[in-house]
Amino acid sequence: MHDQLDLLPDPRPTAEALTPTTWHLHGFALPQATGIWAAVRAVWAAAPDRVMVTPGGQPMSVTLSNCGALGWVSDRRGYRYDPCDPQTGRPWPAIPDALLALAVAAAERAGFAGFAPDACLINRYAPGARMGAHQDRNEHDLTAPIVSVSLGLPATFFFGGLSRGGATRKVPVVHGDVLVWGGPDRLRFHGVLPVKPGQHGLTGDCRVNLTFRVAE
Ligand code: MD6
Ligand code: FE
Repeated sequence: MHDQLDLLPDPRPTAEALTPTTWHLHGFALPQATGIWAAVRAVWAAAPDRVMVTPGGQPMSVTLSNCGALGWVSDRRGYRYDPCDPQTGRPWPAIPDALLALAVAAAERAGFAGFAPDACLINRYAPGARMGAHQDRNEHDLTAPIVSVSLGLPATFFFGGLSRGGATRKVPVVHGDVLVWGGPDRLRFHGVLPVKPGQHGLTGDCRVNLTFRVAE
């Protein structure tokens, strides 16, 4: 019965090289999406999703949590990685196996074999939430890539150059997509445009992004 359908090519490329070291892996997380979502909710149960403030004192529009040996935190003192959740005083929960396996496999698909992330930031975007253009430069080892997993509502990710301003490349990301960037692209400016309102079957009225890094 399915023989005919199986012969139809998927109109989307599975792995799209935006540059030789920046990959858009379309739907890469889809086969594991249910387990990944369960893992995210387990992390939130141990380390609740919360608002953080920027060093300037403004509340961020995304809410966030972390898992892994190190968690990304922001407060009046700046951005940094911290082994403990400032809200509970306890270590962040470990990266669930399902999340770690996904990140390692995505990195390998993009040419970064042996990726061993120690930090996974979980950002939750309610409608209107955004991430301004920035570089990820709080990590010690800039040879490791960044792996970014999109769940739930669609969004537009943008990549700029190595200095602020200038042209950006907009990358529409949907549920299950994974972006991997590293090598000479590791310090590119990037961000996320405001998320539009909507409903998603798994996440409801939000986008959730998982960002895996080697922080230490
Ligand atoms: C995203 N987040 O949430 C992308 N980078 O889709 C980031 O690029 C990011 O949330 C550095 C620090 C915090 C972040
Ligand atoms: Fe970033």
